[in-house]
Amino acid sequence: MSHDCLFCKIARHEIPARIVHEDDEFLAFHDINPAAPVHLLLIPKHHVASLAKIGPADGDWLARMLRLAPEIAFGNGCNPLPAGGFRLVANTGAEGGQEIDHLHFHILGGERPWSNRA
Ligand code: DGP
Repeated sequence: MSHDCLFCKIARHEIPARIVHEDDEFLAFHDINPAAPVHLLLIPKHHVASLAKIGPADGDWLARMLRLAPEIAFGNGCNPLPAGGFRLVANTGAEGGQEIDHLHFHILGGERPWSNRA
């Protein structure tokens, strides 16, 4: 864990968040500035700066994180398929629009129209 990282602090419950899922490895909570009717952030509890820092040893937990995304999306307001669905976004690096340097998946959904910003 990184002591100065905002999402590490949320993972340690040092900063409040509207948490919708927590287990030993992952945390999901509402984005503070939602860009869609459902806008959640899914993070690993351990500090990883971004997708660009993922290596060969990270495949198993990353696969678990990906598999968790639809469970969290459909369990927290995203409408069911086929009419519903969700977007999964991982901004990576400054030009990728990443502001918080702790890997996170934006989970965006809900009834359209809503912006593609995330
Ligand atoms: P990104 O630009 O991909 O790094 O997205 C970071 C997101 O984190 C952005 O949509 C706003 C959200 N965010 C920033 N600070 C906080 C916070 O303190 N709490 C919560 N819940 N979300 C935050």
